[in-house]
Amino acid sequence: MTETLAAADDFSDRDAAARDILTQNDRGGYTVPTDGLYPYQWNWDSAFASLGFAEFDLDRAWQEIETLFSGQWDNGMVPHIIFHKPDPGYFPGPDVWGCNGPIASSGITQPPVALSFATRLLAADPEAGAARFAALYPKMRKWAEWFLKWRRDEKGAIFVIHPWESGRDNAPDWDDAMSGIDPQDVGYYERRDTQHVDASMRPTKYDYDRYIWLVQRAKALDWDDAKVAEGNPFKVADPTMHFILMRGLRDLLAAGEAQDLDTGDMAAQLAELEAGADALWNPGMGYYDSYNCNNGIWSNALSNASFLCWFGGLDAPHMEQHLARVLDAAPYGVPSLAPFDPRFDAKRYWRGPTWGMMNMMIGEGASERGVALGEEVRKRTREVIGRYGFVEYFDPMTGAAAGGKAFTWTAAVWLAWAGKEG
Ligand code: 9WN
Repeated sequence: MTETLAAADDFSDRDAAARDILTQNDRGGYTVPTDGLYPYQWNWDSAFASLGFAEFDLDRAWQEIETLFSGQWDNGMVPHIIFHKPDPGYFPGPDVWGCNGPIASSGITQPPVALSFATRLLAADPEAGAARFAALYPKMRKWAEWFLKWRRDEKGAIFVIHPWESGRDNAPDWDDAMSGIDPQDVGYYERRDTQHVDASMRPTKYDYDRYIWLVQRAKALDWDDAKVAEGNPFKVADPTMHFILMRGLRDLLAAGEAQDLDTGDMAAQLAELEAGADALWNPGMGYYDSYNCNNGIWSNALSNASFLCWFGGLDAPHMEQHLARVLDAAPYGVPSLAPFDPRFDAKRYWRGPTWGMMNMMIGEGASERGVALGEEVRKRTREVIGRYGFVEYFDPMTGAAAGGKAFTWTAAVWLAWAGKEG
């Protein structure tokens, strides 16, 4: 194990800067991930934003999650993007998705970290939060039930039907399923992301053609859950979704019991998910991994999602040595892919860079389960954000800033976790 980075600098001005970013990215009831590149409300970004706001404005923190749930569909799904106001700066916008939720939105979801974080807002001030939590509770349960009904394979693992659903857009986890898509009828479209950020840090055209093709396919099926799942060439069991949903159900169950709310079948659902986690264990590689549900092929990818097992509530002793290996190889936090994997690309998004919010879930989860390296992950995250700024993600080998600037979740992670010493 390499030692932690050189003695910490004085980062005492960072808290105020982080609060400013949240305030500047506030669009009135919801927060954009960053100005320009992502001009709408994103699902799991908002969950992190709420934790950041909770450090200085708990009312605004609740509002973030309430606004997110205002976009919930009748079937329980909470979309990954909510298009509150049209903005030509992002592609694909509402017309491409063609969805009919209560507010214009995308038709896929994202990891349900909001379930857990709502319980933290409650814990921050139970008296002030009880009524708001109770109002959200049936909606949160309904979202969890939607996952179990429409995103669970026969082995009990939670899968995604689009790379954007996992939130780890171009991770190697999707390569096998993506190679089975022939997007030649996708038609002309114009990307906007590469007008904001250098193309070398973004997914390729190969990826984008398939992202859009998958959206077009589901739109043609009118976003009907059963039809979209049937025969879908993209169905990949995903540790991100599985472990975050597990955590969400556990937190919701505990808070619901404490608040005397109707917890329904949640205890049984949680037990099923715990059992289903075994399906994500890649016995050949000896770590948690994703697999293509259509052919059973493992990704053989030791990713940052592999280390969400602790956040999910598992004791996973074998994962500790893997974490030590990747921290040894990469000094600036947990990389999105192990640097010794030949597919590793230090700058390209989810194929190498380190992400503050993933580090937070990994570090916190590990510390909760008594894994000493959890604190090391926090220190390194503090160091990289403190030195290189509140950017979208970082090169895990050099710490260099990458992606969008003035990023909401990086600021929130600083306030709620990384920047807290002691
Ligand atoms: C597509 C907003 C989102 C994050 C995702 C991240 C990226 C979008 C994009 O940005 O995805 O959803 O256009 O690249 O991969 O995790 O929620 O920050």
